[in-house]
Amino acid sequence: MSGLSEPWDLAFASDGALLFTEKCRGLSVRTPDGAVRRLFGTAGSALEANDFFCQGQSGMLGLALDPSFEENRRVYVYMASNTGKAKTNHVVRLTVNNVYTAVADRKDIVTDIPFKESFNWWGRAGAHSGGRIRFSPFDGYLYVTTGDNHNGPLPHDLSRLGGKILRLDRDGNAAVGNNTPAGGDPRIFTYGHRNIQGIAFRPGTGQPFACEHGPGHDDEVTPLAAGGNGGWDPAPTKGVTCASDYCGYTSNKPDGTPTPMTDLARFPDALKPSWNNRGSSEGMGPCVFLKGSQWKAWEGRLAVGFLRGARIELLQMDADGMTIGTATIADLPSERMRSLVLRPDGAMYVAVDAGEIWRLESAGQ
Ligand SMILES: [Ca+2]
Repeated sequence: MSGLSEPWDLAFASDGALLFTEKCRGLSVRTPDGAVRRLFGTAGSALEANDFFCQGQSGMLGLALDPSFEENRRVYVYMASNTGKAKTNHVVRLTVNNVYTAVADRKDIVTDIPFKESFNWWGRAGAHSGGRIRFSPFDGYLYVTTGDNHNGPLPHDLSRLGGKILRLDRDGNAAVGNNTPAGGDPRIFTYGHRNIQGIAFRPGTGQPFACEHGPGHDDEVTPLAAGGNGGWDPAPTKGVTCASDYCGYTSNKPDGTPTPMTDLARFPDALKPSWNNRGSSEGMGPCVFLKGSQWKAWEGRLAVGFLRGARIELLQMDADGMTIGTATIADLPSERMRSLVLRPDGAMYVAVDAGEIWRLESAGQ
């Protein structure tokens, strides 16, 4: 597909329909006959959302189909919402009819994911909203990635949902087994994150992996465990001053070293990354594990998309999920890679900011 407006995420139904989001328009569908219809969002959609807005990095972002979509027709999106009280990010559940012409039963199952309301020293409103949502095929729960909003204390504030991964049932309630630290919001699965726009589940083990955008250094891929601390804490420590109280691009320590993506000195039990970008950040975005024999030697590798880096990297992991080899998919156009999704038959679809969706079918020779 081409001519789209900042496509952000996509999902396939078993009838071949391709649902996709565009950041500032909303949710649409391409049916197998090639027709495209707008389902949910701005004016002209089958169901309009007056509270939906698009600002900075925020808008209509992640998309997931219910694991029982064929029976219940439920679709979930992550979107910026302005109800008049405050701007926040929501996870919204909808139902779509069998012929993709009508949308109903809107239910906002999460309404309190923080949104960056205004400009600060580090950038515009709407920054660092996270936004990927995926059902685990292993435990059936919905995983939601959020962002730190350029807000220093947020990733370690266990009463708020920014800089976290949430793990929820299909009504938005806390999943069983989140192991959230005592006193924290029980929807929190992991905390201490910066801005996660990729989450994937490893075939075989089911372990979730986060793909996380670094601040100028160290994009990270991290195997996750319930209750884990990602080790990102951009709040100033004692004796340190940072503009807008956010040390994400400078140092949160008196010694002046850059705020680490995983601060093992302060948090020795933090989740250890499988791979990082060796001191640079190229804007790590989406990720998905390749599955299916057409991928040949690439089967089981984690495909990771980059925004500024404009490429897809393939990570080969050992049994513990640590990266032991990398390769770049050759001969792709240099575009900002925004979404990576496998169709049920194993083909990989790639959404790029320039407005296209690509299909990659196999590893070739
Ligand atoms: Ca980390």
